[in-house]
Amino acid sequence: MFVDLVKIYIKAGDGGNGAVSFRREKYIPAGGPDGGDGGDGGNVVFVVNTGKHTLMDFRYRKHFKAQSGEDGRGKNMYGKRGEDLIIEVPPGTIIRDAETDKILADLTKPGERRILAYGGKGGKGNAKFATSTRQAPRFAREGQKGEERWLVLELKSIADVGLIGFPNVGKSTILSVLTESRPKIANYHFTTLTPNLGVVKTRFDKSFVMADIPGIIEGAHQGVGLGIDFLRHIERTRILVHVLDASGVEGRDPVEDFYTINRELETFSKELAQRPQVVAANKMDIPSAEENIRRLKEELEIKGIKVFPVSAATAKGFDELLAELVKMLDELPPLESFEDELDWSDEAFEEEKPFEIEIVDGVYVVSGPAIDRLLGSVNLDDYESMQYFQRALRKQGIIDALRDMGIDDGDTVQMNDLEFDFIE
Ligand SMILES: Nc1nc2c(ncn2[C@@H]2O[C@H](COP(=O)(O)OP(=O)(O)OP(=O)(O)O)[C@@H](O)[C@H]2O)c(=O)[nH]1
Ligand SMILES: [Mg+2]
Repeated sequence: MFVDLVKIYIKAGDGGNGAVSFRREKYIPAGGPDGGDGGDGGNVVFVVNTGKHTLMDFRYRKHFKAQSGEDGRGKNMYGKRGEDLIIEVPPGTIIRDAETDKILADLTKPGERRILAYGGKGGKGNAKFATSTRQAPRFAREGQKGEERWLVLELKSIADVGLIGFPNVGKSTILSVLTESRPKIANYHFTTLTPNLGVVKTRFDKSFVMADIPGIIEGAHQGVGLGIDFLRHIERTRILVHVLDASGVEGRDPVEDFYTINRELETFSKELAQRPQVVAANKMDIPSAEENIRRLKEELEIKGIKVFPVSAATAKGFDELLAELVKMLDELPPLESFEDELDWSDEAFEEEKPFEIEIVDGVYVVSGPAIDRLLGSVNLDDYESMQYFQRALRKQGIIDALRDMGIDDGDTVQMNDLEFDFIE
């Protein structure tokens, strides 16, 4: 089963809360603050694992959460950092934001990794808020929430070698001869509907991934047959093995077939048509193939296209073909990323605006994550905490922003449930 499109939810760990705590020692009535910081939440990290070839793992598991940081504790004990959650994907996985459809990552190289949800920072404990004038702060910061989002993972198979050709020429049979993959083989057109992948182990101590791609027919680029969906699957192969039925038992001419398929490729993508190609002239066990192979070689070898006579039925002729493929793969540059990844400086990824101010009926309403964070860490009944709050408003530029909007002493400011008069 080839799963190539899944939607999943990821959430990074929340930061642990900072602790409010005071030293308790015998004979010392009022110990200093010793609340430790909360630990940071773990990130959600995607890593390429070349041992994987499908997105099958995501069929049954769609929710992924990294560990949260632990809360800080007394005696200046810091909360433990949450562990990162590692999600392994096959090379060729494109990751989009499900909401915006933007490409966040296009993971192609072995071991490549990308953090797609950052853990929340741990909150500071009250020990961090002590100053010479405020010796006993009775407040600490809450940990920040970890990022969360829905993602769409799409696998554009990266096979080193893709088998292309008309339906029924023996692509799946060849894959089954060369790899442990067991695709369905049958004497009718379009037996294969989604690509099969297998690992070819060669005598040369090298192995590579081969994909058997559904049959292409004339007009595929216009949606005839199975349409262009599967042409898309070959976009990321490094070499195309063009399989021809040399026996011509279906009444077609293999030389013509060669050109027909290549015209089809050309119409779909110029780049694809440029991909290095070798010909596997299959069904050589059928006598009528002898005459055709002579013509094929004559026609194609002057164009620099190598022709390998093979028979999947008798497993003959593959040594030469594999030797050539290994040699070509060695010489070709590795596959680079194909999709335009989102530029990480893109505005969509800049931090959310920390706060916004609106004037509603003369009231200055301030909202946003900065406000939520601030109010989450402030104790309104505590004088020092309120002082801290006011300083934080100034430091984060909220006071300046209010002034820019024309606020006067005595005007009302509203922040979530909190309402107060503005007095400098
Ligand atoms: N005589 C002979 N028959 C073959 C050979 N290779 C494949 N066949 C037969 O050709 C038919 C089609 O083979 P498949 O491997 O299913 O062909 P395919 O290219 O994958 O076909 P689609 O998936 O429909 O595009 C089957 O009946 C195979 O047994 C061969 O080398 N010699
Ligand atoms: Mg097939």
